[in-house]
Amino acid sequence: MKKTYFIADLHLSENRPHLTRLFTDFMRQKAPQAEKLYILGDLFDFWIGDDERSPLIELVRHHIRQLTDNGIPCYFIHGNRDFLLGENFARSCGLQLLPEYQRIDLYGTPTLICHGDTLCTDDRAYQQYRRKVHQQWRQRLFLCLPLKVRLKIAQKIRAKSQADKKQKSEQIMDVTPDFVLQIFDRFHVRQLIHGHTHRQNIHKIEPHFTRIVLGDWGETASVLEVSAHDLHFINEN
Ligand code: LP5
Ligand code: MN
Repeated sequence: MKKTYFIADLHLSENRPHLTRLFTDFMRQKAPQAEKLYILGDLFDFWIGDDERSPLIELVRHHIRQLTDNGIPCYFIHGNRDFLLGENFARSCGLQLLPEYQRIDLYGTPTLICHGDTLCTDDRAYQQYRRKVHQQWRQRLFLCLPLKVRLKIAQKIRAKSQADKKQKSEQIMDVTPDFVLQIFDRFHVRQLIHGHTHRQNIHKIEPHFTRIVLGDWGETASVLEVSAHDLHFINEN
């Protein structure tokens, strides 16, 4: 039976080899059974430019390349950690970059997909920061800096973000319900799939909307498997 997989928030890094193992297992065993794979952001813990080289990046590139070479399209929406992942990396492994909101036909159900950070509109400090780092001139300038300097800046932002998050309530860091309703309306869909908040769940929103939240990867993977008849999570370790 045809199926489509959705994953997000793997936060792959050299420091967490267990996650890399979960990812490579998934790419070897599960992903080849799919007709499409959607990666909805934060595949990497952070991304500071397509010119960075590391064994982890090469491994990920290799696994995506294998999939796309076998005729399985692989799509990517940027997360808040890897919004700088660019066309060079994408081209090198056949990954197709999508805009921040993408409407797809999921076995007859119009569905909107996104990373999820843009849905957390009550997190004003984050949204303000996001607008800044998404400015093209800032990104161009950042990408001109030596890799070592970029790494230092990324670590500074991570540290500041971690400190700030301690002061934020769980509610502020979740999606804003009213905004989600506006999004259903704006894109004429009744189904939304996103990651970012890490709270794997399928929310039925009255009267007829569904919001599916992908989980982050940790002890186990979090994979959403969708076919024409079924939709469920797989959490393998
Ligand atoms: O990532 P997560 O889930 O822990 O937290 C997010 C929000 N934080 C972020 C920041 C990322 O973690 C760090 C990404 C590194 C990117 C590297 C490339 C940098 C390129 C720059 C190009 C111009 O996204 C967090 C949310 C949380 O999700 C829940 O939604 O709350 O947001 C914050 O915590 C943001 C803070 O509130 C504001 C941060 C201001 C940072 C200012 C940096 C100052 C240092 C500059 C040094 C030169
Ligand atoms: Mn995220």
